[in-house]
Amino acid sequence: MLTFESYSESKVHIINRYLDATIQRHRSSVSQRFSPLLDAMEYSLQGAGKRFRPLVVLAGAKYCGLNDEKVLPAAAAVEFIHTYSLIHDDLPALDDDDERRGKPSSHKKFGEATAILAGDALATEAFGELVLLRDQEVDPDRVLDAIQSLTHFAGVGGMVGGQLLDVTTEPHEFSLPEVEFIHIHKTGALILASVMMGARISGLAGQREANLKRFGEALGLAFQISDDLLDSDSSLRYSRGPSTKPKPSYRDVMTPTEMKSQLDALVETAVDAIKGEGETAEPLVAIAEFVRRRKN
Ligand code: GRG
Repeated sequence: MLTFESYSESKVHIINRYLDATIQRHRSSVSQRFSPLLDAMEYSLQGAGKRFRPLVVLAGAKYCGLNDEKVLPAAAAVEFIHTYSLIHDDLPALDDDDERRGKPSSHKKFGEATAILAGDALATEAFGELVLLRDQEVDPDRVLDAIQSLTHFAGVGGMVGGQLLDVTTEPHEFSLPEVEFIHIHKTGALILASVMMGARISGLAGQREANLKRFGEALGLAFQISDDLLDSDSSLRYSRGPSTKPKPSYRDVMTPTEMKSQLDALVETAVDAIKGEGETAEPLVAIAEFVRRRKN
């Protein structure tokens, strides 16, 4: 049976090679004076990340009948957005974290100004990556659909909006619906965007698209619950940022046992949505099962 680990082993080098080539492409197309910015972008991209979201893009693309090469720009785009969100999340104004992906966070290594700008550049260039889908002979209307989708899920009504609520919601407002709403947007939205990239690029519609969306919604929320479960050994997670407020977490509204059964239920929902598809859905199923049991 396919596992996330074996899927990742067979695909992650393709993603890493593409990401490296993307940075090199930028290096050769802009003035060398911008190298410090590209160094900071490359540094954060190259940490020990799992490449979960780009792998989800490839898996979702397979479900839609697309090969890896066709969707690599979209895989890079979501990793760019994810990496910028981590750089900005670590800043003193937000979580004030000194480490990320096993090494000093961007602002510790390069200073705050360069870290902010490296995040800004990754966020901006993500959309330039999606435009490159044209070179993979993707219909321009489908390229626009992909751009619109990533804008929606990463922007005001998605990840950034969710992050705002994550930092501004007061502890007395933490309730199950509130925590769920924040997590669906802060973390779930970009994972849903990754699942749906292949659908936007291929023009998938109808019941199969609805099933894929149901998978993506459940996977996105499951990922954040598994993240909160991984945190559950530590006491309340406080932001180190200026507000030093406890961060909204499932741990505020559920016991670890309840969180585990909620995680199981979401993984079941995700798998049930697509399992009738057989072989084309295998990588997506493996990814969902990884989220159920992940330790990193
Ligand atoms: C700053 C606009 C802005 C958004 C930040 C998601 C997020 C929004 C911040 C990260 C905070 C955090 C740790 C959330 C928990 C879920 C999450 C995104 C975990 C990290 O993702 P992984 O496990 O990380 O995929 P790697 O390093 O493997 O890529």
